[in-house]
Amino acid sequence: MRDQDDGSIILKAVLIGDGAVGKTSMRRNYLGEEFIEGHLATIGVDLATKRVLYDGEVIKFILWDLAGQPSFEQVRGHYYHGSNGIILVYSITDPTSFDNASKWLVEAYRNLGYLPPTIIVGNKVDLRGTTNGPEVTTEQGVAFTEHFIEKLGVPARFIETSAKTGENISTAFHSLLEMMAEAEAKKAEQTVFRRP
Ligand code: G3D
Ligand code: MG
Repeated sequence: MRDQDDGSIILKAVLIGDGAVGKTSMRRNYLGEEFIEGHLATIGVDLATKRVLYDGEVIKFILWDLAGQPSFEQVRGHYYHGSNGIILVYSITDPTSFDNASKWLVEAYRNLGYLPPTIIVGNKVDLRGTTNGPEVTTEQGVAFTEHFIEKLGVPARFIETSAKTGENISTAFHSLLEMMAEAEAKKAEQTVFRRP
C-alpha cells in the first residue's frame, strides 16, 4: 500500500507474543515515545510509525502494538489484517512464552490466511544467567526458527535482543524491514508479470 500524502510505501508489522515479554519496550526502544501516531482506542492498539529509507525508497513503517493484552480476544482480526510482517517475541527468562510462540504463529496464520516475513525474537538477553529459574537457550531459539522455516516455507530470522540495553533492537527491526521490502518487491514483480 502507498501513503496518499507522499506516495511512500506503507509496510505494517504486528508485535505478537505473550504478555510481559517486552514487546512495548522493544517498540519504544526502536522508535521512542514520540513516534506514537495514534491509538485505536476501540481496539486497544498503539500505532507507531517511522519513515525509513530502504533501497532508495522512503518506507513508512507502521508498528502495531497491543496497548493491553486482555481485550485482545475481540480484536485479533483487525490487529492482523493486512500485515506485511510479524515480530514474534518471547522472553528468554520465560520458557512458557517460548512454548507459546508456535501458538502465536498458528493464530497469525489463522487470521491472515498466510504468514508474512517473520522475525522471531528472544528478548531480555541482558538477564541471561542472572535468574535462578530455567531460561531459553540460543540453540532452542535457532532450532525453533529453523523448524518454522522448513515447515511453512516462510522467510524468518531469529535474533536475541535486550530492550533494556538496546542490544540488537534496531538490527531486529531492520532485518524485518529488509525481508518485508523483498517480499513486496517480489509481489510487485509477479503482478507485472501476470498482466496480459
Ligand atoms: P509487553 O509489551 O510484551 O507486555 P513490556 O512487555 O514491554 O511491557 O515489558 C514487560 C516488563 O519487562 C517491563 O517491566 C519491562 O521493563 C521489562 N523488560 C522488557 N524488555 C526487557 C529487557 O530486554 N530486559 C529486561 N531486563 N527487562 C525488560 P516492568 O517492571 O515495567 O513491568
Ligand atoms: Mg505491551
